[in-house]
Order: sequence, then structure tokens, then C-alpha cells
Amino acid sequence: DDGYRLWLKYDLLPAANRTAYAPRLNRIVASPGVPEAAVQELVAGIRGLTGKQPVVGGKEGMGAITLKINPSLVANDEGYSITSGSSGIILSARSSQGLIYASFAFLRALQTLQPLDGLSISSSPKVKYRLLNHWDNNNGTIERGYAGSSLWKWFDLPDVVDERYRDYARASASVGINGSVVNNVNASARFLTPEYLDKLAALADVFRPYGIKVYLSVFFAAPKTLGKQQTSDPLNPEVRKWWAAKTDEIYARIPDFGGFLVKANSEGEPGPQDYGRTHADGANMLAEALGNHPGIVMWRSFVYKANSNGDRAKEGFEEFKPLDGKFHPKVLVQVKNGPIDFQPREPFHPLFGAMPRTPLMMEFQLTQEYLGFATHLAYLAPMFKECLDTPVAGAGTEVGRVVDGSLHGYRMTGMAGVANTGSDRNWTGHPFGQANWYAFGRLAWDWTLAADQVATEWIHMTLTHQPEAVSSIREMMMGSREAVVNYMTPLGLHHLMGHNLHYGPEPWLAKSARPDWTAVYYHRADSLGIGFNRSASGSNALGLYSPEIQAKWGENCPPEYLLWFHHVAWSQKMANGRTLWDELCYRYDAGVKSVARMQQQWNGVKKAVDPEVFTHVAGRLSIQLREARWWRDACVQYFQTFSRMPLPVGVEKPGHSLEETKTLTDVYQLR
Ligand code: BDP
Repeated sequence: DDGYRLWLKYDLLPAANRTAYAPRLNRIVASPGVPEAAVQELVAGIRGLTGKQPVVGGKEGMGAITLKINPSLVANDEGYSITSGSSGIILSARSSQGLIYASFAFLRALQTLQPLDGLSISSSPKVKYRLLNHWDNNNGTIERGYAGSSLWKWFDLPDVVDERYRDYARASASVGINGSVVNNVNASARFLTPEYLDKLAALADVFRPYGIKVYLSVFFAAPKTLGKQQTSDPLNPEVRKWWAAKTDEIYARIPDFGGFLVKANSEGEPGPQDYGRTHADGANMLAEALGNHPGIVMWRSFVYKANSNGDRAKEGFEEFKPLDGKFHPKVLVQVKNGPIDFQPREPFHPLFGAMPRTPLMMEFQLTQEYLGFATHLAYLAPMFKECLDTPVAGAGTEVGRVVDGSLHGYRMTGMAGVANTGSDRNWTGHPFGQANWYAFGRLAWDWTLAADQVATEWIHMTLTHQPEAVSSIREMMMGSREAVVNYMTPLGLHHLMGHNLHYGPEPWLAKSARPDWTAVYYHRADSLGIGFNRSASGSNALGLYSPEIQAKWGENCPPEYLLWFHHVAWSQKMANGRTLWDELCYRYDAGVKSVARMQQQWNGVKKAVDPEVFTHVAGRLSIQLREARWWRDACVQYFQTFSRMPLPVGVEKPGHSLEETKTLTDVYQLR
């Protein structure tokens, strides 16, 4: 198995399940309006899973799967219901899009061996815009992409349309994703040229049957660079006309174009502030350019000033909070899950809960920029859930409820995942990276799903049905992200990764173009202790949160966020009685031990999984173990130069000096 088929493998189910399913899956009955893509998928899926091809046609009743559009169904536009009883299996939805989701959900029920007797599923997405963000460039490279080059073959399009685009759309739709921003947020104006719009239209045609809309990241200064305008000032009438005309040009080719994603005045990208205007001025100008077209604007809040000597964790908040209520109704503000940048663990972004009059969209990162790229196994659903399940204030105010609009009554809601896909045959490089694509879609649909439940589905659909193997793999996945946190950045530490590349440990990094691109800026280790004091006596980033959160993460801060918010003395006693220093060492060591355990767990399932997948994962796990040690040794040895305390008993001693460990990192910085 080369991994190409993802979780839509449709290999034969265990014999007992096939026998139980067979009498119910003889024919597929599709009334008018039922999308062809749904029927095709059911035929292919059932044929593969049961070994028997169902016929298309005939009547509703026992043995039939009937698909129906039912405008009075209690569900939202994309929702569906699946029932099974004396009239057979019935898939109904209010829209053809809902039937696509119903078909994939029904196949998932088979793939996860659910009994069909009395089956009754009904589901509606909690969030409206469920998007992948591809950071793909027109030259085929992917920013922070670790699974090959871009899926989109820009040089070939629109004349050559790779079959793979359809499989991408199937896989994405199967987990409920309904939009794809195809290009990097550090956007090229080239995507707005007629040449590229034709290419985009070709992709849109392939995605459309699966309900996936295409979106573009736009370069804010395009009026000037592409349109030969004097300026790109969002309040300039000529500039506004230019964007309106450009938007019409897009809709002439792609009538269901999704809209724009914008990174502005961030990391050198142009934006409205270049002309003394605000983010709201910029976003609203684009929203107005969309006019009556159905599209939206997603404006990113990931900004930090060019010459800041404050606390970067406060910057997005400080710039956006004052703009609450100032955005056009077609605008969503897209906020990264945490206030720094996709670290293995961050507290939720303080903007969540702080902008009741502006729909905030979640941005998660699936590509593991700071979690060991595609080399390390890290199942991210527990990380997404940790964020979504945390209340922003009192009980019932979970981040998920901000994002799904129920807390503040947002009409527009969205969740974006920075994709981990690429041209590698198995799409994500690491075979387990597929689980993060899968889990992101499932949680964007319904953030209340449990991470282990989602893992169980994915394992059945992708790897094995063998019960003991399913539970070992699930255990391995569920602990994997915490393992990464432990061997890279335990106790609330963050941004200790190698300069710019963000791979491997470089906690000693002290010089860079900006202080907040170093590691010492974040860990602040000295002879007294370690951690970033973000409490009231420090930067007071903690003060950006609600009183409930300030109480929770203040004086009795849980260990997970301790050094994120506090500078703590080396000898300070933790709740478990250990000193901070000992606890830090134990956690680094525990991270390494967890990877060793993952290796054992994986070896234990060898007979239950495909040999090619087994070998591939085993190879990556051995790299991960070696690099977890590299991380532990580098950090423990380096921090020891400040703490001057011995390694506690039980923590493995590094087999080499700090200087030797440093050279390992240096190699990554060579050119
Ligand atoms: C950081 C990446 C950078 C992105 C930036 C962003 O290092 O490549 O362009 O985020 O999200 O994580 O805009």
C-alpha cells in the first residue's frame, strides 16, 4: 500500500461484516437532483468493501440505499440524515451537497464496522467555512511544506488536468471540507492574472462536484504592481475600482468563487497600514469589491510590528481588538490558535472571546512546521481539541463556541487548516500525517467530536480492523503530540527551534534580524530561573485574557503553561514536590521515553498493517527517537549552564558535550 488512497481505500472488510452487510447493499436508488459524485462514490466504496458491485436503479426498500433531497429535513443546508429500517437505507439531505456528505458518512459507517440495524445518524456542520489553506507558490514550491512540491501543476494547467485533483477533492469532501485556498498567504500577484485565473477555473471545475470552492490569497499591493495604479491605498477610488473589476473578472470564470484570504502588514507583506489605513479599511475595501458576489474576505490577524521591543504575544490582540465591530459583514478575521506561531503547545489566542462583534475564524496548522515536519509522528487532534475545548471565560464559553458562532451570535463561521499535502505519493510524507488532514476536517465539521474517536475512525479506514492493533495505534497517536511537547518545549516553553528553518533544537539562538526570531527572547533563562514573565509584573499578556483565565493561569498556573506566563526559579517546588529544574529534566526525558514506547507499540502491530506502511513508519520512528534525544540533550545541557544543578536520578545522561550537540544543529544552518 503506497498510501495514495488515504482513508478511502475501500479494501475488503472482514468476512463477518461483509456477510452482515451484503443483503442491505444490493442497489442504489437515486432520485432526480442526487449528485452523480455521491452515487459513484457509493458504488466504488461498496464494491471495494464488500466485493460485490451494487446496481444503480430499482426501488426503495430492503436491499436498497436510497438517496433523497428533502428540503424539510431538520438539518442545516449541508447536513444530512442516514436511517436504516424496513424501507432500506435512506440517505437524505436538504441539498445535493448534503448528499455528498451523507454518502461519505455512510461509507465511513461501513469502514468502521458499524451495525446497519436501526442505523440512525444525523449530522450538520457546526461551522460554515471549512477550508484548507495551501501555502503553495506558483513555482511549485510550498512554504513550510514537507511532502514534496505543490499538488497544483501550474505550468500544466489549465490544459492538463491531473487526476489527482479529483482525489484531493474526494478526500477533502469526505471529511466535510468545503473550500480550498490554493496559494500561499505570502501571495504572488501573478495569481490574479488572466493566465492564472484560467488555471484556477480548471481546478474549480474539478472541485465543484464535491462542493469544494476555490479561494485565493491576494497580494495587497496588486493594484500597483499588476494594475499599474499609482497606489494600492484601499480608500483610493481608482484602487477600489481596480479590485471590483478584478473581482468581476474572477467571477466571470468561476461563478462560485469562494473569496479572498489576506496576509497584510505582516512579515514584510504590504497592507493598508502602508497608507495610514487600518486592517478594517483594507478588509472592507475587498469586501465591497465582492459586491453581490457570494464570496467572503478572510483577513488574518497574524501581525507583529517591524521594530517591536514589547511582547510579541500581545501584538495581534493590540492591533485587532480596537477594530471590533468595524468590519464589513462579509469579513471574517482569521486568528491562529495561539498568540505566537503554531508552537507544539500554546494557550489559546486572547482575541478569542475578545471580539464579540467580529466573526473570528480559527487557523490551525496541519503541516508540522514546529513539530518535526513530516519526519515526526504527531497526531494533532488532541492539540486542536485542547484549544477548542478551553473556555475563554466561565463555563460554557469554549473557544469552539466562539468559532462556531454560538457564543457571540456570529452569522459567518469558519475554520482553516494550513495543509500538509504535497506531491508525495502518499500526500503527506509521513503516513500518519494523513490523520491530521482527516482529523482537521472532522473537527471543522464538529469540534465536539473526541480526538480518540476520530483516531479510531481513521485507523479502521486507513490501517487495520484488528482490535488490539486498533487500540495500540490509537494509544500511540493519542500520546504523540504530548511526546513532542515534552522533548521539544515542555512546561510552556516555546520557540526553541532552529533558526528560520524551525527544525531541531537551538535554544541558545541569541542573534537574529529581530529579537523575537531568537530563542533566548522566549525562554529568558538566567541564573535565577526560566520562563517569560507575562504576568502583571512582566509584559502582562496574561491581562489580555478574561478574569477567569487570569485567575487560572496566574499564581497557580498549571505546568502546561507555566513558563509561557511566568519566570520561575530553578529551585521552585512544583505541585508534585519536584523542583522546577528536576521537573524540566524529567519532562524532556519522558518525551524521549514516549517515542521509544511508540516504537514498541508500532513493532507490536507489524502483522496487522500493510508491510510497506509498516516499514515506512518504523523508519520515521527511528529518526524521531534519535531526534527526540537530540532535543532533550541540547535543551537540558544548555539550560544546565544556567541552573548549575545536576541531572536528577533516572534521566538519561547525554553521551556528548553541549558543544558537540550544538554542531548537530549547526549543520542544519549550513548552506
Ligand atoms: C509562520 C511561518 C511563515 C508564514 C507565517 C504566516 O514561519 O512561513 O508565512 O507563519 O503564517 O509560521 O504568515
